[in-house]
Amino acid sequence: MGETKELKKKLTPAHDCTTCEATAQMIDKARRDGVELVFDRAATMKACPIGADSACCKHCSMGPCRLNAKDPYGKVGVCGATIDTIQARNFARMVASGAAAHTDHGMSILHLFGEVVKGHNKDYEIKDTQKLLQVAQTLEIETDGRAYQDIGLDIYEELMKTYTQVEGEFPFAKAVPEKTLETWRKHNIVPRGAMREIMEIMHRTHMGVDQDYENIVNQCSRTALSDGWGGSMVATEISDIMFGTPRPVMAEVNMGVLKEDHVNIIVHGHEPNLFESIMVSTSDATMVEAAKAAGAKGINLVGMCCSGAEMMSRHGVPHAGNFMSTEAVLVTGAVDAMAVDVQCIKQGLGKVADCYGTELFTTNPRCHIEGVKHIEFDEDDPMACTDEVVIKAISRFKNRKGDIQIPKNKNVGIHGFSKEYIGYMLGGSFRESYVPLNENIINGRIRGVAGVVGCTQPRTKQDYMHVELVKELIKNDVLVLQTGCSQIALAKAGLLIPEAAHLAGDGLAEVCETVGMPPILGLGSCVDNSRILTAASEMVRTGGLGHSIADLPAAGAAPEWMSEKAISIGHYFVASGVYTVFGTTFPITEGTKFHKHLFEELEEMGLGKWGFSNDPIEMAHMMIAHIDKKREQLGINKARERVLMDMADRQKLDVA
Ligand code: NFS
Ligand code: SF4
Repeated sequence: MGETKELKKKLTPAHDCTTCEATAQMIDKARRDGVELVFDRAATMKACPIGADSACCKHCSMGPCRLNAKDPYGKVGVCGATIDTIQARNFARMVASGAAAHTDHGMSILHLFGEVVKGHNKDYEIKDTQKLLQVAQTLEIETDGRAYQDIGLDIYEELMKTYTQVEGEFPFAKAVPEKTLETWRKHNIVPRGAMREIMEIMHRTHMGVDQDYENIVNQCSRTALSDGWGGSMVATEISDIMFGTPRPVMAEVNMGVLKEDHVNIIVHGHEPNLFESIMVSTSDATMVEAAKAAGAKGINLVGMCCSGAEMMSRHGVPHAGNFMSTEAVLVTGAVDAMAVDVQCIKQGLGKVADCYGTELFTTNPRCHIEGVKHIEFDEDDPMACTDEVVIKAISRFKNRKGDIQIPKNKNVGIHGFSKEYIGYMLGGSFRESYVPLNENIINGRIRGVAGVVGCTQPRTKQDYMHVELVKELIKNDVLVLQTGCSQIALAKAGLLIPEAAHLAGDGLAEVCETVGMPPILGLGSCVDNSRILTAASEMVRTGGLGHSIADLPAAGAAPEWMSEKAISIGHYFVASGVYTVFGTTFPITEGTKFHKHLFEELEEMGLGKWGFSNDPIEMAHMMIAHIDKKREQLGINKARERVLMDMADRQKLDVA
């Protein structure tokens, strides 16, 4: 009893945990039900301050060694490692782990594609032949007069080098703008193959190997690039070929998408193949009949996190919420089954699912959870797994116990933009062209472009920074591209609609109204951040905005990041030439040489640089100042002043 009181005292009020009304309601309900969620665990877990500053090392058993962030050069590790070495090594291992997650995912998708083009797997197919030809062209693979399957086979073999190649430049180096690639070559950071780069990081960060932070950061860049332009880009391009390149679709987001009178099934994770198959299972006539026989009106399939974002983009499948809501959604009692695959799957889900009787299943051999039932998903027999999940969900529906409380909140938005579609949308439906986008940037109606991406997490109020940051950016005429949990945050705030243009500055609003597009474009999952890279490359190639990605009036942000994947993404944006600002926390000791290197010197090398702020408005203005600096360097800042002058004049006339 005393303990409960103690716990209560420490708990953060639900509305301070999140700006998401549905999640707040479920936090309160969980507390009434005596169920602990991630928010409560965060409140009772004080973050280790030394770890938060990345001032500790446990790479060998002469340690663990703890340095003092207040006096970073006052002490070294037992082996003599300095604060800069220790931080750089810790950072490098985060990059390696994040890159490994994306590249392993990409490699599985590519493996599946290989089975399809070799004719071994008939459950999947080449759906988007145009994308197939496009990728072949980028890779300089002959397409004239050849069967799609043959072209596919060549693509498969070529792209496998993304992972396995040990010497030379990786395949998608061919997609990188010339000058950006030149900069990489100069610093010797063009990736060879992802496995090689990740292995080398693990080697170099072993005790007693690389002890020069600048040299370590170089390998971070090479590894992160093998994720962004490698593992992740392959995942996106091959998923598009097999499942279709997204086009804008309307989709509903937030817990209100659950239906009390339906069998509710949530898929949460990162791999599209599980989700694609469960879509087939849930629409199967016998399954629907079985659900009806159990007293349900039908089967309601819903996504969460990144594969959810991907399916929403491709098929308009409703989405129940982002990372901070995956436990909370179970508190509704309405989720009959949740199937997870890999990444961002909290172990805490197991307990919460138990409390509410949700059938929770792991499906991927890489991700089991102690005490949670595992039904392995086998690409050669995908329905075996997904049918079983649906059957288990139906029987749970039939035996539902306890009260069901579904928050009413849901918002409809437009999702499913892609690099290709942005071109069609602005360039006209027959010819993909980035000329109008570039022109509107040059004439100043659009001030610049920002990518706002990444996680949500309990050390900051869920969704708050994402929403405030993006609002401030569009208000200042910055077009925003989104992925992952950040996109879901804005969708829940109801801003992924063309009408959000009324929150945009006059210039951006004018472009949005002319084209009929929202000022915030959702591109899909975190792996789809590679779409931002290809869009940026297209902007460079189209002309008028400099010769490398570093020249573009663009910036990136992940204000509520938490995962090592986010660090890898952040660093591949930085290495690609983008100023990238993170919020909430950053694993670094300020005032060190390593800090200066990441936050200043990388830019002097012709790459991008890191930034940090905990205030979304300040973060927006750091990004805008950078965009303005780039406009100045491009000599297009004057055009913007003229546009704004015209607007003011016009408004004056309107008043008169
Ligand atoms: Ni990205 Fe997707 Fe979300 Fe963060 Fe996790 S779901 S891969 S890592 S939390 S955005
Ligand atoms: Fe300490 Fe050096 Fe061992 Fe790290 S590698 S734990 S700093 S002795």
